[in-house]
Amino acid sequence: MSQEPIQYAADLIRSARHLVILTGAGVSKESGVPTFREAMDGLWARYDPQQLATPHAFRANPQLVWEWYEWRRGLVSESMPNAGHMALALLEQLHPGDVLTVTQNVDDLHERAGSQDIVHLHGNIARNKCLDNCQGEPTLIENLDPTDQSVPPRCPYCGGMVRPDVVWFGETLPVHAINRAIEASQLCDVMLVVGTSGLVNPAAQLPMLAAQNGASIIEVNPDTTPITPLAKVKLTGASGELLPQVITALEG
Ligand code: BV8
Ligand code: ZN
Repeated sequence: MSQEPIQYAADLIRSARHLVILTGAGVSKESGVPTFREAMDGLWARYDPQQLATPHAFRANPQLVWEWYEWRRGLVSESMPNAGHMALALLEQLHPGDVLTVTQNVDDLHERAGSQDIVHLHGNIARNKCLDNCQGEPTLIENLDPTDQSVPPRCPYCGGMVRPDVVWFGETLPVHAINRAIEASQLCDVMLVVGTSGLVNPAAQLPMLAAQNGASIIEVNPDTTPITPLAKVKLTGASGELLPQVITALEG
């Protein structure tokens, strides 16, 4: 990619007082975690993620949905943060202004790369909770009973089903997470949007919100998305390749 857009992106980031980084599944793709649109290969090819990641699917077929998440948790635990995650963590350290990473991803790769200030809009695939939140919202379950053979496992408090602590389609996002993301999007002067198709709401509204408040949008994505028209700079390609180049231009 020509250095010009990279340099332009670096200059915008350098001048930002409030930087928001918004990430989607694309930032984890080079770590071997399939993006949501392609999270179904092999065994799962016959299911549509938007049909499986729903309360209805879980109640209709709890074992299938639980095993899908166990499969995905396995992928995440075997994966490592890639150069894109590392660059974003370095950006947070280097940048004199405040930097908030808002992610739609349910993996912990930003944390493992060293990013500190992270908002998870859609929860965390490694965490479990009681389906009925019997002890309050959310009833997190840290340790499953190793002798419990049921699939899905049973809640130790009420005996009901355990589910992943993620936000399913049709469910509302954690209030503190979406509120913090909205506030930061309204306040930021630069939003770096990495690896999202911009199709899932309300997360997809955040770049619009930022642009409406005068922020410069930088998009990193090999494809064109509904966010692309909003971008002052479009870095077309893989985040694992492009983000380290932005860091190099920043330090230059
Ligand atoms: C809500 C957790 C309201 C689970 C996720 C009809 C019926 C029901 C709901 C709706 C409906 N119509 C609209 C809705 C709302 C719905 C929605 O937006 N649906 C869309 C799809 C039409 N949203 C919701 O339901 C949300 N809740 O609205 O509640 C409400 C109000 C009142 C009362 C009740 C409810 C909840 C949405 C959260 C869903 N949960 N995840 C799990 O993971 O299992 S979303 C899930 O999909 C992911 O977390 C992720 O956020 C999303 C996929 O999006 P992306 O991250 O962008 O990933 P994607 O694969 O799409 O794109 C990857 C991109 O990366 C691509 O652009 C690609 O080009 C790029 N890329 C590829 N390689 C690279 C790369 N980029 C950089 N580098 C690379 N190497
Ligand atoms: Zn319970």
